[in-house]
Amino acid sequence: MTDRVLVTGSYGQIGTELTLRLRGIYGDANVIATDITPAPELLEEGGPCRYLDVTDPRQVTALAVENKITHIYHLAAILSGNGELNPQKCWDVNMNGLYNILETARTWKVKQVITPSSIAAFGPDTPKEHTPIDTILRPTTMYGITKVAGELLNEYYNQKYGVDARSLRFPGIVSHETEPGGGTTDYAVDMYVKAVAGESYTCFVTEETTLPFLYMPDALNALLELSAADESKLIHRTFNVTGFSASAADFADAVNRRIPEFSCEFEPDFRQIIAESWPRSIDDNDARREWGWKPSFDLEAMSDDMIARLREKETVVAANTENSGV
Ligand code: AKB
Repeated sequence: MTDRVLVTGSYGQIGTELTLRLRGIYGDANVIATDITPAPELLEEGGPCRYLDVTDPRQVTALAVENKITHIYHLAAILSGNGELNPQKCWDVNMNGLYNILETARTWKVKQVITPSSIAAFGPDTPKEHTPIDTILRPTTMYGITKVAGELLNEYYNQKYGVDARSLRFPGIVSHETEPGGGTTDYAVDMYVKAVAGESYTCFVTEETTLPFLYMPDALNALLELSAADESKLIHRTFNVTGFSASAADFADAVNRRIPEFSCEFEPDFRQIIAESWPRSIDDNDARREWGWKPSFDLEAMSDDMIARLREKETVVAANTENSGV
């Protein structure tokens, strides 16, 4: 039987790039990209794109059954910042969405479900440095609560029903293709985007705020490598993964060294408290031991690549605008 992949939240920061990578692996026709908004140009042409509201169990099951889905990457979620603005919606999308996916996987014998968890699963009582997987999990955000509950739900479906559910605790993700939306770590991406556009930036956390991060190519490798990992070698079902830890000032300096005219101010808002409740660095040794995880990008390598890619994009947009006579 051909492997057929369903991606939820396909048009988001991770989903867009993951869908493109999956099409390259499984074949364009075998990856069903889904979301609740219109498909971006980048994805629309290359393979099937469908509407899917993950909070509707009938839609989830119908889409999975009609398309003979064998693997699900479940990315549809409300992130931490937006979650605090609308906690009820955050619970609904994150918990009922995951429940519907796992129920479909159980009933229709889907081979594997991969879901991102987050450093938001940790809370203010968690040790802040080199935080291991198994530690105090008492988050104070609705997003974090749904992530802890989601990790446990994955484990429950694995132990009780044999669903091969696997999860990664992602730190902040830096990427250039699709901007993040509604997260606490979005400021890292915003700085590069603004700097390349020749604009200044007001950062919504303090200079000292330090968190773990991962560059998108590493994040995609982590998802694909976890999916391919030999199940018999997995001791955990949820893994920490990290690339580097950096303060908001470290990001601003890294941008400044490459774009000296960039200026950044720091005006913390409600997301400061969220950021302060998360670890400054996490320990990903279990992922390294159990399935060979190894990131490639540190802050410097990421900054070089990020700025080069954003500049390439600007050049393409400028050329297209010129050609269309706008
Ligand atoms: C967020 O900031 O909400 C996310 C995350 C760390 O899970 N980027």
